[in-house]
Amino acid sequence: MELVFVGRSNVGKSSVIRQLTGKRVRIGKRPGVTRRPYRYRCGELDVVDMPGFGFMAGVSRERQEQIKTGIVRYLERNRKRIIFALQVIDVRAFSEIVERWERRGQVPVDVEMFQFLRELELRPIVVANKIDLIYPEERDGVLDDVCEKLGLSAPWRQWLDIISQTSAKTGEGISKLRGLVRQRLRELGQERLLRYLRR
Ligand SMILES: Nc1nc2c(ncn2[C@@H]2O[C@H](COP(=O)(O)OP(=O)(O)OP(=O)(O)O)[C@@H](O)[C@H]2O)c(=O)[nH]1
Ligand SMILES: [Mg+2]
Repeated sequence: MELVFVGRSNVGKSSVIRQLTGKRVRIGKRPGVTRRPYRYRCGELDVVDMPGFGFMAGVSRERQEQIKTGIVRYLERNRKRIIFALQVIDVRAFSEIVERWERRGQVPVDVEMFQFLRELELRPIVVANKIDLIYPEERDGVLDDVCEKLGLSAPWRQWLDIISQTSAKTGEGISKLRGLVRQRLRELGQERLLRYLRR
């Protein structure tokens, strides 16, 4: 059984996995570091780090599409093994990117991915990462905005079982996220896997 991490490139997927599992995960300064699904074995639980989707400097549009298709295929093919998904976003960049797409009349990739995960009943947890880059007094507003863009109504605090703010850099929010992951595993009848996660 596995947990799958998806998200735009460079949002901190690998960093969050490193925080949660304590595994030596490859992290990079440049986007596009994770090129294929990486599987980290934690006993009977696998944590899968997917390549980042969306725009990346120096990566062709064609290749970007291939990456996205690859992720969608992976999720469909492995649906039965996947307990649930975690979609990581960069809270600081998220709203601006989504608005840019909406202005062009297109569905933003993040929103599309979130809907797709829900359709597959992968019950995605949104990991609002890089929260350290937002002033504390602005965080509620930013998270309300994230929720609305994802089609969840504000205030964001009514979705504490779906969205979690983290900083993989400072470690802030990581233990809350871990609590959420554990709770979700319990709800889905996977409590035997709890012992493979770091406390
Ligand atoms: N300020 C800040 N930087 C972070 C945080 N999390 C990750 N980073 C930085 O963001 C960059 C990308 O992190 P990765 O974990 O490699 O991101 P990724 O989503 O796995 O990227 P790809 O594999 O390219 O899709 C690195 O420079 C990290 O150090 C965070 O919470 N706050
Ligand atoms: Mg990565």
